[in-house]
Amino acid sequence: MKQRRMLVLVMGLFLVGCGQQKSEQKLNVFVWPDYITEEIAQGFGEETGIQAVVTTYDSNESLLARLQAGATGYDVIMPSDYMASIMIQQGLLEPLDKANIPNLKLVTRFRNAYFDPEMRHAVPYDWGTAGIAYDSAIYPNLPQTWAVFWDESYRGRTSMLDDMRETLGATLKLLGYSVNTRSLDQLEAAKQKLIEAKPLLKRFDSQAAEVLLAGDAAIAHAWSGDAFRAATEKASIRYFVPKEGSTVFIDTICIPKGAPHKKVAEQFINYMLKPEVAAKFTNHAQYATTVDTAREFVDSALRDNPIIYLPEETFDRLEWIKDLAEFLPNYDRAWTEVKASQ
Ligand code: N2P
Repeated sequence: MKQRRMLVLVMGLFLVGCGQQKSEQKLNVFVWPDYITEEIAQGFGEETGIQAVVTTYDSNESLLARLQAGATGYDVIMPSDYMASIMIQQGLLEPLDKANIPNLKLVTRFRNAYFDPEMRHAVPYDWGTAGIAYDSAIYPNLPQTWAVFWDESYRGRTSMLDDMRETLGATLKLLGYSVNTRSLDQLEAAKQKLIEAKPLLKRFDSQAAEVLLAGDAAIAHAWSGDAFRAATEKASIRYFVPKEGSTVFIDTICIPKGAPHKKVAEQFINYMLKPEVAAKFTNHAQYATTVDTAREFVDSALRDNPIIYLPEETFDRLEWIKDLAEFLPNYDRAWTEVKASQ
Protein backbone atom coordinates (compact mmCIF):
# COMPACT_ATOMS: atom_id res chain seq x y z
CA MET A 1 0.00 0.00 0.00
CA LYS A 2 2.74 2.35 1.05
CA GLN A 3 4.70 1.43 -2.05
CA ARG A 4 1.73 2.16 -4.28
CA ARG A 5 1.23 5.56 -2.73
CA MET A 6 4.91 6.24 -3.29
CA LEU A 7 4.58 5.23 -6.94
CA VAL A 8 1.56 7.49 -7.47
CA LEU A 9 3.48 10.36 -5.89
CA VAL A 10 6.51 9.79 -8.10
CA MET A 11 4.35 9.53 -11.18
CA GLY A 12 2.56 12.69 -10.17
CA LEU A 13 5.83 14.56 -9.82
CA PHE A 14 6.94 13.23 -13.18
CA LEU A 15 3.78 14.51 -14.82
CA VAL A 16 4.09 17.93 -13.17
CA GLY A 17 7.69 17.99 -14.39
CA CYS A 18 6.65 17.26 -17.97
CA GLY A 19 3.92 19.86 -17.82
CA GLN A 20 6.38 22.47 -16.67
CA GLN A 21 8.82 21.64 -19.36
CA LYS A 22 6.11 21.97 -21.95
CA SER A 23 4.72 25.24 -20.71
CA GLU A 24 8.22 26.73 -20.79
CA GLN A 25 8.33 26.15 -24.53
CA LYS A 26 6.73 29.14 -26.12
CA LEU A 27 6.56 30.74 -29.47
CA ASN A 28 5.97 34.46 -29.74
CA VAL A 29 3.91 35.27 -32.77
CA PHE A 30 3.51 38.96 -33.70
CA VAL A 31 0.92 39.33 -36.47
CA TRP A 32 -2.08 41.22 -37.87
CA PRO A 33 -5.26 41.03 -35.79
CA ASP A 34 -7.48 38.05 -36.65
CA TYR A 35 -4.70 36.13 -38.35
CA ILE A 36 -3.83 33.46 -35.80
CA THR A 37 -7.02 32.32 -34.13
CA GLU A 38 -7.29 30.42 -30.89
CA GLU A 39 -8.08 27.30 -32.95
CA ILE A 40 -4.94 27.64 -35.08
CA ALA A 41 -2.73 28.27 -32.05
CA GLN A 42 -4.29 25.35 -30.20
CA GLY A 43 -3.77 23.01 -33.13
CA PHE A 44 -0.08 23.89 -33.07
CA GLY A 45 -0.03 23.26 -29.31
CA GLU A 46 -1.62 19.84 -29.74
CA GLU A 47 0.84 18.87 -32.42
CA THR A 48 4.01 20.08 -30.75
CA GLY A 49 3.24 20.76 -27.09
CA ILE A 50 4.38 24.34 -27.68
CA GLN A 51 2.23 27.29 -26.80
CA ALA A 52 1.97 30.01 -29.43
CA VAL A 53 1.49 33.37 -27.74
CA VAL A 54 -0.08 35.84 -30.15
CA THR A 55 0.23 39.63 -30.07
CA THR A 56 -0.82 41.99 -32.84
CA TYR A 57 0.11 45.12 -34.77
CA ASP A 58 -2.09 47.05 -37.16
CA SER A 59 0.34 48.48 -39.69
CA ASN A 60 3.53 47.45 -41.45
CA GLU A 61 5.15 50.68 -40.33
CA SER A 62 4.48 49.99 -36.65
CA LEU A 63 5.90 46.48 -37.02
CA LEU A 64 9.05 47.93 -38.61
CA ALA A 65 9.36 50.58 -35.89
CA ARG A 66 9.23 47.86 -33.22
CA LEU A 67 12.00 45.86 -34.83
CA GLN A 68 14.13 48.94 -35.51
CA ALA A 69 13.74 49.99 -31.90
CA GLY A 70 15.44 46.71 -31.01
CA ALA A 71 12.42 44.68 -29.93
CA THR A 72 13.57 41.12 -29.43
CA GLY A 73 11.55 38.17 -28.33
CA TYR A 74 9.40 37.79 -31.44
CA ASP A 75 9.71 34.51 -33.32
CA VAL A 76 7.26 34.93 -36.17
CA ILE A 77 6.05 38.09 -37.96
CA MET A 78 3.89 38.69 -41.03
CA PRO A 79 4.99 41.81 -42.92
CA SER A 80 3.39 42.58 -46.28
CA ASP A 81 5.35 42.32 -49.54
CA TYR A 82 6.92 45.80 -49.62
CA MET A 83 7.74 45.65 -45.93
CA ALA A 84 9.34 42.21 -46.25
CA SER A 85 11.46 43.79 -48.97
CA ILE A 86 12.53 46.65 -46.67
CA MET A 87 13.27 44.21 -43.84
CA ILE A 88 15.37 41.96 -46.05
CA GLN A 89 17.43 44.95 -47.20
CA GLN A 90 17.89 46.15 -43.63
CA GLY A 91 19.01 42.70 -42.45
CA LEU A 92 16.10 42.39 -40.04
CA LEU A 93 15.13 38.83 -41.01
CA GLU A 94 16.66 35.42 -40.31
CA PRO A 95 17.40 33.22 -43.31
CA LEU A 96 15.02 30.27 -43.34
CA ASP A 97 16.36 26.74 -42.99
CA LYS A 98 14.26 25.10 -45.67
CA ALA A 99 15.05 21.59 -44.41
CA ASN A 100 12.82 22.46 -41.46
CA ILE A 101 9.95 23.67 -43.66
CA PRO A 102 9.16 20.81 -46.08
CA ASN A 103 5.70 22.27 -46.73
CA LEU A 104 7.30 25.15 -48.62
CA LYS A 105 6.73 22.95 -51.65
CA LEU A 106 2.99 23.56 -51.21
CA VAL A 107 3.32 27.30 -51.85
CA THR A 108 2.09 27.68 -55.41
CA ARG A 109 0.62 31.15 -55.93
CA PHE A 110 3.16 34.03 -55.86
CA ARG A 111 5.94 31.53 -55.31
CA ASN A 112 8.53 33.69 -57.05
CA ALA A 113 7.40 37.02 -55.68
CA TYR A 114 9.68 39.96 -56.48
CA PHE A 115 10.62 40.67 -52.88
CA ASP A 116 12.20 37.24 -52.34
CA PRO A 117 11.89 34.96 -55.39
CA GLU A 118 13.59 32.04 -53.68
CA MET A 119 11.83 32.38 -50.34
CA ARG A 120 15.10 32.74 -48.48
CA HIS A 121 13.61 35.00 -45.80
CA ALA A 122 9.92 35.48 -46.51
CA VAL A 123 7.19 32.98 -47.34
CA PRO A 124 4.26 34.51 -49.27
CA TYR A 125 1.20 33.42 -47.30
CA ASP A 126 -2.06 35.25 -47.95
CA TRP A 127 -3.27 37.97 -50.26
CA GLY A 128 -6.11 40.42 -50.56
CA THR A 129 -7.04 43.95 -51.59
CA ALA A 130 -7.94 47.28 -50.06
CA GLY A 131 -11.25 48.88 -50.97
CA ILE A 132 -14.45 50.17 -49.45
CA ALA A 133 -16.77 48.23 -47.13
CA TYR A 134 -20.18 49.74 -46.45
CA ASP A 135 -23.56 48.98 -44.99
CA SER A 136 -25.90 48.58 -47.95
CA ALA A 137 -28.93 48.71 -45.63
CA ILE A 138 -28.02 52.37 -45.00
CA TYR A 139 -26.56 53.27 -48.40
CA PRO A 140 -28.09 50.94 -51.00
CA ASN A 141 -26.59 52.81 -53.96
CA LEU A 142 -23.17 53.89 -52.81
CA PRO A 143 -21.11 55.06 -55.79
CA GLN A 144 -18.03 52.88 -56.32
CA THR A 145 -15.46 55.63 -55.94
CA TRP A 146 -12.93 56.88 -53.42
CA ALA A 147 -14.75 60.23 -53.70
CA VAL A 148 -17.26 59.07 -51.06
CA PHE A 149 -14.72 60.13 -48.43
CA TRP A 150 -14.93 63.72 -49.74
CA ASP A 151 -18.71 63.81 -50.03
CA GLU A 152 -20.42 66.07 -47.47
CA SER A 153 -23.50 63.85 -47.44
CA TYR A 154 -21.54 61.11 -45.63
CA ARG A 155 -19.99 63.44 -43.06
CA GLY A 156 -19.26 61.63 -39.80
CA ARG A 157 -20.26 58.23 -41.27
CA THR A 158 -16.91 57.26 -42.78
CA SER A 159 -13.52 55.94 -41.68
CA MET A 160 -10.25 55.42 -43.50
CA LEU A 161 -7.37 53.05 -42.70
CA ASP A 162 -4.86 54.41 -40.21
CA ASP A 163 -2.14 53.47 -42.64
CA MET A 164 0.29 55.80 -44.37
CA ARG A 165 0.76 53.95 -47.64
CA GLU A 166 -2.83 52.72 -48.03
CA THR A 167 -4.51 56.00 -47.21
CA LEU A 168 -2.20 58.32 -49.10
CA GLY A 169 -2.38 55.58 -51.77
CA ALA A 170 -6.20 55.70 -51.99
CA THR A 171 -6.01 59.49 -52.30
CA LEU A 172 -3.35 59.26 -55.02
CA LYS A 173 -5.60 56.81 -56.88
CA LEU A 174 -8.56 59.20 -56.65
CA LEU A 175 -6.35 61.86 -58.24
CA GLY A 176 -5.34 59.46 -60.99
CA TYR A 177 -1.79 58.86 -59.77
CA SER A 178 0.20 55.77 -58.78
CA VAL A 179 0.31 54.68 -55.14
CA ASN A 180 4.09 54.59 -55.63
CA THR A 181 4.51 58.05 -57.11
CA ARG A 182 7.86 59.73 -56.64
CA SER A 183 6.54 63.08 -57.78
CA LEU A 184 6.65 65.68 -55.01
CA ASP A 185 3.84 67.60 -56.71
CA GLN A 186 1.53 64.60 -56.85
CA LEU A 187 2.30 63.69 -53.27
CA GLU A 188 1.65 67.27 -52.15
CA ALA A 189 -1.70 67.26 -54.00
CA ALA A 190 -2.66 64.01 -52.25
CA LYS A 191 -1.67 65.39 -48.87
CA GLN A 192 -3.79 68.52 -49.37
CA LYS A 193 -6.70 66.45 -50.61
CA LEU A 194 -6.54 64.09 -47.64
CA ILE A 195 -6.42 67.04 -45.24
CA GLU A 196 -9.74 68.12 -46.79
CA ALA A 197 -11.30 64.72 -46.07
CA LYS A 198 -10.19 64.58 -42.48
CA PRO A 199 -12.96 66.72 -40.92
CA LEU A 200 -15.56 64.59 -42.69
CA LEU A 201 -14.19 61.29 -41.34
CA LYS A 202 -15.24 59.76 -38.07
CA ARG A 203 -11.62 58.69 -37.68
CA PHE A 204 -8.62 56.86 -39.13
CA ASP A 205 -8.90 53.26 -37.96
CA SER A 206 -7.44 50.08 -39.44
CA GLN A 207 -9.88 47.80 -37.61
CA ALA A 208 -12.57 48.33 -40.22
CA ALA A 209 -14.67 45.29 -39.31
CA GLU A 210 -14.96 46.45 -35.73
CA VAL A 211 -15.72 50.03 -36.80
CA LEU A 212 -18.56 48.88 -39.06
CA LEU A 213 -20.00 46.33 -36.64
CA ALA A 214 -20.00 48.84 -33.80
CA GLY A 215 -21.89 51.22 -36.08
CA ASP A 216 -19.18 53.87 -35.65
CA ALA A 217 -19.09 54.27 -39.42
CA ALA A 218 -21.24 52.96 -42.26
CA ILE A 219 -18.57 53.38 -44.97
CA ALA A 220 -15.04 52.20 -44.24
CA HIS A 221 -11.81 52.07 -46.20
CA ALA A 222 -10.97 48.45 -45.45
CA TRP A 223 -8.89 45.43 -46.30
CA SER A 224 -11.03 42.86 -48.10
CA GLY A 225 -10.78 40.17 -45.41
CA ASP A 226 -12.00 42.56 -42.75
CA ALA A 227 -14.90 43.54 -44.98
CA PHE A 228 -15.93 39.92 -45.51
CA ARG A 229 -15.45 39.10 -41.85
CA ALA A 230 -17.82 41.96 -40.97
CA ALA A 231 -20.28 40.65 -43.58
CA THR A 232 -20.43 37.25 -41.88
CA GLU A 233 -21.85 39.03 -38.85
CA LYS A 234 -23.91 41.62 -40.67
CA ALA A 235 -25.14 40.45 -44.06
CA SER A 236 -25.88 43.97 -45.35
CA ILE A 237 -22.15 44.79 -45.45
CA ARG A 238 -20.72 44.87 -48.97
CA TYR A 239 -17.25 45.48 -50.43
CA PHE A 240 -15.88 46.87 -53.67
CA VAL A 241 -12.62 47.98 -55.24
CA PRO A 242 -13.26 51.60 -56.33
CA LYS A 243 -13.33 52.32 -60.04
CA GLU A 244 -10.15 54.44 -59.81
CA GLY A 245 -8.27 51.31 -58.70
CA SER A 246 -6.64 50.25 -55.45
CA THR A 247 -3.93 48.14 -53.86
CA VAL A 248 -3.29 44.42 -53.63
CA PHE A 249 -1.02 42.86 -51.03
CA ILE A 250 0.63 39.60 -50.06
CA ASP A 251 1.37 39.08 -46.39
CA THR A 252 4.41 36.92 -45.77
CA ILE A 253 5.60 34.80 -42.84
CA CYS A 254 9.11 35.59 -41.62
CA ILE A 255 11.41 35.10 -38.66
CA PRO A 256 12.91 38.32 -37.26
CA LYS A 257 16.66 38.49 -36.68
CA GLY A 258 17.66 37.07 -33.30
CA ALA A 259 14.37 35.24 -32.74
CA PRO A 260 14.70 33.24 -29.51
CA HIS A 261 13.03 30.11 -30.92
CA LYS A 262 14.06 29.95 -34.55
CA LYS A 263 13.60 26.23 -35.03
CA VAL A 264 10.16 26.26 -33.46
CA ALA A 265 9.31 29.25 -35.65
CA GLU A 266 10.19 27.14 -38.69
CA GLN A 267 8.00 24.36 -37.32
CA PHE A 268 5.20 26.92 -37.02
CA ILE A 269 5.63 28.12 -40.60
CA ASN A 270 5.50 24.51 -41.73
CA TYR A 271 2.29 24.02 -39.73
CA MET A 272 0.69 27.16 -41.21
CA LEU A 273 1.37 25.80 -44.70
CA LYS A 274 -0.54 22.56 -44.12
CA PRO A 275 -3.56 22.72 -46.42
CA GLU A 276 -6.05 22.10 -43.58
CA VAL A 277 -4.49 24.85 -41.46
CA ALA A 278 -4.24 27.29 -44.36
CA ALA A 279 -7.94 26.62 -45.00
CA LYS A 280 -8.72 27.43 -41.37
CA PHE A 281 -6.85 30.68 -41.86
CA THR A 282 -8.91 31.54 -44.96
CA ASN A 283 -12.20 30.55 -43.32
CA HIS A 284 -11.57 32.99 -40.51
CA ALA A 285 -9.43 35.82 -41.92
CA GLN A 286 -11.17 35.64 -45.32
CA TYR A 287 -7.96 35.96 -47.31
CA ALA A 288 -6.90 33.40 -49.90
CA THR A 289 -3.60 31.71 -49.12
CA THR A 290 -0.78 30.87 -51.49
CA VAL A 291 -1.36 27.16 -50.78
CA ASP A 292 -3.65 26.24 -53.66
CA THR A 293 -4.35 22.76 -52.29
CA ALA A 294 -5.95 24.40 -49.24
CA ARG A 295 -8.83 25.53 -51.41
CA GLU A 296 -10.65 22.19 -51.23
CA PHE A 297 -10.90 22.57 -47.44
CA VAL A 298 -12.17 26.15 -47.60
CA ASP A 299 -15.88 26.82 -46.90
CA SER A 300 -17.70 26.59 -50.22
CA ALA A 301 -19.12 30.11 -49.97
CA LEU A 302 -15.58 31.50 -49.89
CA ARG A 303 -14.10 29.07 -52.37
CA ASP A 304 -16.33 30.39 -55.10
CA ASN A 305 -16.08 34.05 -54.16
CA PRO A 306 -14.29 35.83 -57.01
CA ILE A 307 -13.36 38.73 -54.76
CA ILE A 308 -11.38 36.41 -52.49
CA TYR A 309 -9.89 34.30 -55.27
CA LEU A 310 -9.37 37.22 -57.63
CA PRO A 311 -9.49 36.46 -61.33
CA GLU A 312 -6.36 37.56 -63.19
CA GLU A 313 -8.06 40.45 -65.02
CA THR A 314 -8.91 42.19 -61.74
CA PHE A 315 -5.20 42.77 -61.23
CA ASP A 316 -5.27 45.38 -63.99
CA ARG A 317 -6.93 47.81 -61.59
CA LEU A 318 -4.68 46.97 -58.68
CA GLU A 319 -1.22 48.18 -57.76
CA TRP A 320 1.33 46.63 -55.43
CA ILE A 321 2.68 49.04 -52.82
CA LYS A 322 6.43 49.21 -53.41
CA ASP A 323 9.35 50.24 -51.23
CA LEU A 324 10.14 53.86 -52.10
CA ALA A 325 13.66 53.85 -50.67
CA GLU A 326 15.10 57.38 -50.43
CA PHE A 327 11.77 58.96 -51.41
CA LEU A 328 9.96 57.46 -48.41
CA PRO A 329 10.65 60.31 -45.94
CA ASN A 330 8.48 62.52 -48.16
CA TYR A 331 5.55 60.17 -47.50
CA ASP A 332 6.38 60.14 -43.77
CA ARG A 333 6.23 63.93 -43.70
CA ALA A 334 3.00 64.14 -45.70
CA TRP A 335 1.31 61.58 -43.47
CA THR A 336 2.49 63.30 -40.28
CA GLU A 337 1.00 66.56 -41.58
CA VAL A 338 -2.28 64.85 -42.38
CA LYS A 339 -2.47 63.32 -38.92
CA ALA A 340 -1.60 66.64 -37.25
CA SER A 341 -4.09 68.70 -39.28
CA GLN A 342 -7.29 69.88 -37.61
C1 N2P B 1 -5.86 43.03 -41.12
C2 N2P B 1 -5.25 42.40 -42.27
C3 N2P B 1 -4.43 43.36 -42.96
C4 N2P B 1 -3.63 42.85 -44.00
N1 N2P B 1 -6.86 42.23 -40.52
C5 N2P B 1 -2.93 43.93 -44.68
N2 N2P B 1 -1.75 43.53 -45.18
